[in-house]
Amino acid sequence: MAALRSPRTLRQLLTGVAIATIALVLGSAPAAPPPRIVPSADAPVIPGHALHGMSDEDMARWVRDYFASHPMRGERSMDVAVDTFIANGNFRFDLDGNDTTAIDTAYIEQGQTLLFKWEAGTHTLKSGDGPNLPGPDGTLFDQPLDATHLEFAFRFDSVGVFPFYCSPHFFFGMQGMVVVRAPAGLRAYQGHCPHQGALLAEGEVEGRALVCRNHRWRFDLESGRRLGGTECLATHPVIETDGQLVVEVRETRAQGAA
Ligand code: FES
Ligand SMILES: [Cu+2]
Repeated sequence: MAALRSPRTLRQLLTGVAIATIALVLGSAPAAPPPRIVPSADAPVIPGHALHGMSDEDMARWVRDYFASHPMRGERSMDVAVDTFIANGNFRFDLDGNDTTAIDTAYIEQGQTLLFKWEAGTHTLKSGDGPNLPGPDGTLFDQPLDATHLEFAFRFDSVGVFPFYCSPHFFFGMQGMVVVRAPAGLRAYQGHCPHQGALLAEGEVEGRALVCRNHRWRFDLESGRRLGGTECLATHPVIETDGQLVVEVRETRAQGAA
């Protein structure tokens, strides 16, 4: 049994056993280098930015300049949000009302909307693992979150684990995480396709099916059974207790492996 505390560890482990509902980890395209923040020499330094010597004005200018050369990404959802992350003055995307939580995590169902709300400071909201980490950053959304961009709502239509962060404050740990489950709940399946062993974690979730990327075998998300075939994926029990996911990884054999 493996008890998982950090979402990042969780993702690594779950990817290892190819979780159907968490199989779609964000690719492996190289991340952009961290944004370079250059403080202006005469700017008054406010305590909140003491670590990188930027004033609020500098920060606002940095974000304006950034979005002048990068498109804002992400379609705004009009649905009612099921939960709200607050971008606050302590460099947190806060969900639980406690700034000491390192990375707040929202657990939602596929198709649900989350609200990201500005409270203080000048921030951005960018999907991805963060500068210098694997993952195609900004593909889902990349938006300003500041005194003139007060909120952004996004609907998560894909199942998976979606980290996000504030570009200028990533190095202060301003990050968050969204775990999107299929309505069927969490499932952990064997990592390799019973056909020719492709990594199922690199497959796609289409509707109620996990689809292998190689020859498009389709497996029912709920049962692991191959649609239109007799094969069935080996499952690993997943239990959720106190906000932790526990996956029991056993030696298992796929049924009907070719
Ligand atoms: S390896 Fe998965 S369908 Fe062929
Ligand atoms: Cu920020």
